[in-house]
Amino acid sequence: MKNFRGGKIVGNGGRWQSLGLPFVFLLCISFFLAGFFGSALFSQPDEWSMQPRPKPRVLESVAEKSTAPEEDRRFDPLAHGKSGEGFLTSIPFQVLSLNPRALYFPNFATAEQCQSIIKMAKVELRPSSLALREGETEESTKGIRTSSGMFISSYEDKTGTLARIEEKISKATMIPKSHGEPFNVLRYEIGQRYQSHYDAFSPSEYGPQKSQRVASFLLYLSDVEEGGETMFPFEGGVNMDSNYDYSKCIGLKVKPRRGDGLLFYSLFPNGTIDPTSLHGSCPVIKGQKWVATKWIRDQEQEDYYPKSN
Ligand SMILES: O=C(O)CCC(=O)C(=O)O
Repeated sequence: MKNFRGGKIVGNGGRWQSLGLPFVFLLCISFFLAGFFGSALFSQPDEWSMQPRPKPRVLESVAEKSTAPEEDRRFDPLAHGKSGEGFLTSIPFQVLSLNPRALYFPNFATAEQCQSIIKMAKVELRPSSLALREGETEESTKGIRTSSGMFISSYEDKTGTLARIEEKISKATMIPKSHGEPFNVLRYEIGQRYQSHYDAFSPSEYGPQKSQRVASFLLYLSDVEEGGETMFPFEGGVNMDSNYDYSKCIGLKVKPRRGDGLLFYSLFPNGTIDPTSLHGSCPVIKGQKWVATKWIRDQEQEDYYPKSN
C-alpha cells in the first residue's frame, strides 16, 4: 500500500533503496531514451506530408500503378507523321463528369493571356443576345441571358494570344481549329446570369441545321468572389423532369478560376444531343466574371479564315 505524503512516495520501497542510486539513475535514463526514440519513430512524417502536395495528374497516376519495368514507362516521342509533332504535350485535366462528358483543365492559360483578352474585349462589349426559337422574341426571352459580350476571331488579335489558345483547344479536343466559331468573350456583373440552355440546336426547335455545335470550351478569364459558377443541372441524369425550372442554379457547379478551362460535349458520338449537356451560368453574387467561350462545330466554319480582298 502506497501513501502520498508531503510530495514523497513512502511505503514498502525498501527493495529499490537497497539497489542504490546509480541503478535508479540508469533506469531513468533508459526509460527516457526509449520514450524519446519510440515517439520519434511513430510520429515520423511521411514523404507526402514533408513536401507541398503535388497536383494530381492523370498520367502520373497511371504510371504509379504500372507494374511495367522502369524502361517501358519512359515517355519518349515516337516517329511522327507529316501532320504530327516530334515532342510530347502535357495538358493536365480532370474528368468532372461522364454525363455530360465534361473535362476541367487547370491553368490552361496564363494570367497575362487572360488579361490581354479582357483588355481587347472590354471596349467592344454589347448586351449578349440569344438564338431565338420559332415564336420567340427578344422581349419574350428577356432575362434569360443578361451578360455583356463580344465576338472576336483569332486572326483579329494581333498579339497572337487567341491563336495560341485556339491551338491548345484544338489539341485538347482533337478537333481542327477551323471548326471553331469566333471567341465569345463575356462579362457578368453582379446579378447577371445565363439560364440553363443547350448549345446544340435541336432541329425540332430551331429548324434544319447546316452544322451543329459538338462541344464548348470555356476559358475563365477571371476569378469570381462568389457565384457565377457554370452549372450542369442534369449532370448524372438527375433533375430531368419536364417541368424543370431553367432559372435554378443546381447540379454540378464549376467555379470560375482565372486561366482554367472547361470542355464539355453537347453531342453524343452518334451526333444526337446529350440531354445532360444542359448548362448555364449562376448569377454572380460578388465580384465580376469574365469568360471566353468557343463553340466547336461538326463542320468547318466558312468564316474561320479572314476574307481576302
Ligand atoms: O458563362 C458560363 O459559365 C456559361 C456560358 C454559356 O453557357 C455559353 O456561353 O453558352
